[in-house]
Amino acid sequence: MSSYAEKVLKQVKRDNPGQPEFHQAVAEVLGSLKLVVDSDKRYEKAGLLERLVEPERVLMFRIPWVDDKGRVRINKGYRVQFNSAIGPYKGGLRFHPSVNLSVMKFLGFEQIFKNSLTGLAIGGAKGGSNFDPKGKSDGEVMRFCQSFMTEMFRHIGVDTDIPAGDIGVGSREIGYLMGQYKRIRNEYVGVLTGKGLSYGGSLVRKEATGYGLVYLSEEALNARSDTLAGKTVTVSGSGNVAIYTCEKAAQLGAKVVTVSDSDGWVYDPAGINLDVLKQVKEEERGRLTAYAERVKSAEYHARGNGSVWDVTCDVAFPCATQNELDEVAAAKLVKDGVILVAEGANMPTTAKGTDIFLENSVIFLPGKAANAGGVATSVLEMSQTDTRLFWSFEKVERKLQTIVKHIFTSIDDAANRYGVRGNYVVGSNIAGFEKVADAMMAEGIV
Ligand code: NDP
Ligand code: 2IT
Repeated sequence: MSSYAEKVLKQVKRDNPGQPEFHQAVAEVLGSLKLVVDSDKRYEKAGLLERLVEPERVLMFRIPWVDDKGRVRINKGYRVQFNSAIGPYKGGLRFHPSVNLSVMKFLGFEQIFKNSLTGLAIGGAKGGSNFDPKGKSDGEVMRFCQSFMTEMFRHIGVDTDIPAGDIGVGSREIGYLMGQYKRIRNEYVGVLTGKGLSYGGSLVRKEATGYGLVYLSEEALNARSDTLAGKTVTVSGSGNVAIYTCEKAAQLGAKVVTVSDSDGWVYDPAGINLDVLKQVKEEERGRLTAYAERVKSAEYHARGNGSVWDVTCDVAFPCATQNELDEVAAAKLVKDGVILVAEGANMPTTAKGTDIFLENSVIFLPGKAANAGGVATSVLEMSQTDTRLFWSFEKVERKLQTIVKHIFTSIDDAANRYGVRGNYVVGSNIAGFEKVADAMMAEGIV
């Protein structure tokens, strides 16, 4: 008997040529969903998987802007509104030269299940541009963001689609995007999250992805009567997610010994100095060479000279970008005795790398569960912007912790129900799918 999930995967590969990241994300999810959909003919009859893998809408647009020398520049803009079965589209915007349709679609697809796992009413989307904010002046970034919003405003809205940040889109970019939206629409609404605290933002949103990643890891360790305290931790990346992963891990008593950026990586056996890291990355928008110059205990390795995964650790948190941890790195981590790997980034581990962790009983927490604290806190921000009533840091953090506990229970329970105890890849895919599938069945063929 041929498998429904396998048939749909074949169609996805045939009908979406040249989109390897999208194929990879779909292959992983459908590989898990086989357990659910192949034995229940109602799904195939409703064309559920065929609808699930096809975005409801893909917007692609031109973003013209003028640089500081007066030259006209053109970038590509995207918003993939993937699935709105359980709520309005929600997901970040990425500004990075590597952005293309395949990357946008893989991220939008992942976001469907991640958003469902939060237990909140949000559909999945992603957007962005191949614009590179690095080396651009504030004025250039502002004009680019204004041009981006001048097209995107007509496709988004508080009850339609609520974008946020991702790689290359932080508080500066969200501010410029919000300013332009407000100006065009003449209304102040929470159409973006990740806003500054002076104009409708939420405490803890900045920290939320990294904190959520560490909380979920602590839950998974606690379930095995273990804890993060005393563990040696390696982190990749040094952006928003990486910084607040380092912060919470250190608060819980772990020692974080690495961070990286696209030029190189740092090994700091004394434990990453967060004040210096924040100063270099958040204030100066500098490179990690500046960290190594200021912190005597740090060793700097330029790109091409090994990677953070060469450092022996108990826990690894990949927090930079997709496919940054391959099977060679995974095998090395396993050999060195890694206990837990949790994905702060979206799909940072390759398919083969993931298999190695699962085969070797490493606790592996996939991005759609592990980094969901960011988008969950975006929903907490939406509530506050809408009511114009703002909550304390402690209140938002408590709500985030409750959501993360719920995520752990759901993915652990789904893995147990389907007979793959401790396999959080399958657990996350199935637990994320169930609510979306229910809604799609109930809403008819749309
Ligand atoms: P930032 O832009 O703040 O930081 C990205 C970091 O990763 C930087 O250190 C960057 O180095 C490095 N990096 C990015 N792309 C590459 C690349 N191609 N090669 C090497 N290094 C790279 O982004 P975030 O911290 O927000 O995002 C990091 C990851 O977390 C992404 O996968 C994102 O999708 C995911 N994520 C983010 C959430 C959020 O709320 N921000 C929520 C959930 C997931 P450099 O500066 O040199 O480019
Ligand atoms: O990948 C992600 O979940 C994000 N970049 C955050 C999305 C959001 O809407 O807060």
